[in-house]
Amino acid sequence: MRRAVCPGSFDPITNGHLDIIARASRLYDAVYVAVMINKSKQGLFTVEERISLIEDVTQQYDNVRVEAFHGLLVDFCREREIPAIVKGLRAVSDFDYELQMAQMNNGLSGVETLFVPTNPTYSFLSSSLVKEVAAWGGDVSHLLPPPVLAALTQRLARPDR
Ligand code: COD
Repeated sequence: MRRAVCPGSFDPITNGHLDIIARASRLYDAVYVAVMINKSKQGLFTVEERISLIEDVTQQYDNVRVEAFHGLLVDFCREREIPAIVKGLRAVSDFDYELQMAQMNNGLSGVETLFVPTNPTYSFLSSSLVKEVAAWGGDVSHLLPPPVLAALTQRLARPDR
């Protein structure tokens, strides 16, 4: 069985992430979406909330499963016998750091990283920009799957956030 992982923070998942996951699901038999637990960085959504949103918006892909992870991505891959990491590349600015991570991960365990060019519609899109624009009342409805937009709108309306 050909397995791959799409790792990230997904705080929250955007149409850019979803496009990469959908394309990976057509190339591999099983795609793991790995949501990084970062204890030193408070997200807008908890890891459980992110997982629930990703499960919701990927339910049409039978071969996609969502899991949390902490520690090294190569350990996540080793434990599940995943030989490939699939990453989206938005721009040249992504490339330097992505190349470093790909080479480090390959050196650590032999796992390969495959880069998928972003859909040009989403080349400027990141979770942090979406949160910033939405927090100031900007329209991000074309950048997020509807359940994610609803969750973000609700979260930003909360006075204690
Ligand atoms: N279009 C296409 N792809 C996109 C878009 C977009 N608009 N936005 C994001 N993506 C893709 C990119 O491939 C990106 O890498 C991925 O989605 C995740 O994006 P984010 O922003 O949700 O997540 P990041 O960048 O914070 O995730 C970083 C990782 C969790 C992948 C990384 O830090 C990691 O592997 N950490 C684990 C610890 C580890 O192993 N460290 C050593 C690394 S060598």
